[in-house]
Amino acid sequence: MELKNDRFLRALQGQDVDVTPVWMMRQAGRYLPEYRNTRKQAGDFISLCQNPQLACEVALQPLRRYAFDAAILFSDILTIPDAMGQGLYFSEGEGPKFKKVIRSEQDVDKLPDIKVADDLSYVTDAVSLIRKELNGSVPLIGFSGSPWTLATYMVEGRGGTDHSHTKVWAYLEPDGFGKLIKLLTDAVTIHLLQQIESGADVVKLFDSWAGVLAETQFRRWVIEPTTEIVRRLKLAHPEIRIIGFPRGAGVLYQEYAHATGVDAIAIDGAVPAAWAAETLQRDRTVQGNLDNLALMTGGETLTNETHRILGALGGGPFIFNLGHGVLPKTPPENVTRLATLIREWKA
Ligand code: 1CP
Repeated sequence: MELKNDRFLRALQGQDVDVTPVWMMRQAGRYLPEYRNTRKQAGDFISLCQNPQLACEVALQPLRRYAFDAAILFSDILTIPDAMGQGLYFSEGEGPKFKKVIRSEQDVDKLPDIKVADDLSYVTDAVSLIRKELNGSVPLIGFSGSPWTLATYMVEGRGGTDHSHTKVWAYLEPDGFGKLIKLLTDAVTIHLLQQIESGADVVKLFDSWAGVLAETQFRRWVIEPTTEIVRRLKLAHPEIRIIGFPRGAGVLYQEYAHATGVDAIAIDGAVPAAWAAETLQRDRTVQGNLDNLALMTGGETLTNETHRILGALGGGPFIFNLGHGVLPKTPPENVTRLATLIREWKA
């Protein structure tokens, strides 16, 4: 389909754009009153994810308010572990939890055979619906968690830990832990292929906990599985554009970008913009990396930080985003202000 606004895709392909494209992680979320209303209508967050009509509605909400250049599927990375029978639930104020944990090779062997097509059909249904409703206005981003990050949730059984169970298991029994990573690599690949086949124009791999690994472990559990996923996606769909986000990878961002072959590298808020311009942006598109607290703070902080990032990265292939998701207490008018700052900026 011919897109009315293809800035985001052009930037991903390293082509010239009239102004820097922008979208934001968690652009659909609790900072928007209309999101909170729709979530209430669904009952809770998981029911919202599992209802394609309502998931589509919340994915479109930020685009009605802001001149964003891309939509993102409304779902969660934890749908895959949930489909593997781990029993995902959210306890108020504490984030995601699982009824079951995986801590040994025997636990991996007992995992039910996940049938991604059936078990996650609510996700692909949401992709088709959003794509239809967008009606060619802006491209749609599909996504998945990366195997390492999904494994941390499955092993720890919850968010907000130091990941020590996962890291120690990976050190002591790399073959057993590797079985879990292999299982997840297959599930993530299939899930992303189905999102692409349902209408996602671009896919993003969220490796939110990549930054907790020593370099040897980063190569084995982040770079290797990601390289395999990218290879399989490109084999089936040579034209698909892939964004990789190994959050917190530091100087290893460079090795990740080269080794995995992602088209764009998303950087967190701690990466110096000038360093990213000199290294990562030399041979691919960079996406990032405004501190989500600078967006929440607003005022001069927001202006100065936005200009600093645009000044360093705005001349090359670049997509403006945050370093991590929008925080619930962010005033929606700060997002309007950010979009204006980007539109008015000249290299
Ligand atoms: O309504 C609510 O209270 C739920 C808040 C919420 C939302 C809006 C969660 C729970 N997930 C989401 C949606 C979501 N999650 C999207 C939707 C699209 C968009 O960006 O607009 C995406 C892409 C995600 C991805 C996701 N989920 C990640 C990767 C990105 C990141 O934040 O690092 C992770 C780690 C998750 C797990 C998760 N789901 C929800 C929360 C609060 C968390 C983080 C838990 C933790 O800190 O460990």
